[in-house]
Amino acid sequence: MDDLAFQAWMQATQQQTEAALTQFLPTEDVVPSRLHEAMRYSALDGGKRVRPLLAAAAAQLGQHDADALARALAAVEMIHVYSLVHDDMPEMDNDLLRRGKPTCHVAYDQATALLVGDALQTRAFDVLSQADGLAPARVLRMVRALAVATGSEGMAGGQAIDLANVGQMLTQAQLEHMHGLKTGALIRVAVVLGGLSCPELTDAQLTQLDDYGRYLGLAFQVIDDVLDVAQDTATLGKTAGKDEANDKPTYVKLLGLNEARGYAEGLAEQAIKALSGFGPRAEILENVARYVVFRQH
Ligand code: GRG
Repeated sequence: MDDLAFQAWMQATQQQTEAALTQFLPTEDVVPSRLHEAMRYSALDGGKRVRPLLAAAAAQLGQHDADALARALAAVEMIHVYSLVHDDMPEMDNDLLRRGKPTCHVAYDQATALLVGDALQTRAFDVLSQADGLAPARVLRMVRALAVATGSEGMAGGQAIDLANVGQMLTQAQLEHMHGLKTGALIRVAVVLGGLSCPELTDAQLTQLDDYGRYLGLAFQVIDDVLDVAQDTATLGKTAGKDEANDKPTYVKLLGLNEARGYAEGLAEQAIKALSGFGPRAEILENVARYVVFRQH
């Protein structure tokens, strides 16, 4: 697949994600309409949609169920948006800008932002649980995988460790543990959900996908740290330089800018190697891995 074909695939998948979110989120004409409006404001028309891209790319490895995949794209992005909305609140990262527009609590209010996160989270499981084209046991596995990745032993736990570590210098192992949960767990489960949407993929194959997701989740975070230093606010669509301002431990602090970039590229190569058993069918996942480390925002 050449670069042009991959760009076209990405664009089509981003549009598919937008369509799934548009369909599966409650509309403003349903009461409580302000809450539903704020959920749509936060989730629609923005972001790179990296987690849905990963799920869709993994689904190309088999004969995926189209409805289950559409639900997985929407569910994983709803969880991600919930985390962004809560993370931006004054009690956490206290930010005013997200995806190039005012954060949810600024555009609405703090109580609404709390509820937007809560409601997006539960909506994600509601949407995923209705993937009726797959065997119920497979759907249950998807729901549980997403729940574990999101909770206190996944993303929320990673956020708790992050908040506890402000101002401290962490070792690389500690940094990796924290990010493996905070950012990595959702990226990892996005890949696995794509695999689970293919009924014929075996547990051994799902483990290979999980390995890919583990390496790539880390690579994603290393580049997030790099971009926070190397990129401007307008390009990022969120405030640049936040890690330094908040005295956060980062890969750039630990390794330096160029070393951190090199480390991320190495991790992406390891992710790609984990897919060797799939042969040429893994081409799109390979392209997504390169996109993650060479992205500009
Ligand atoms: C509040 C429970 C809770 C968790 C928050 C993921 C997270 C944990 C917070 C987000 C804060 C943040 C900036 C984390 C660093 C990496 C990251 C997840 C960045 C945002 O993801 P992108 O770059 O954003 O995929 P878009 O907008 O493109 O979707």
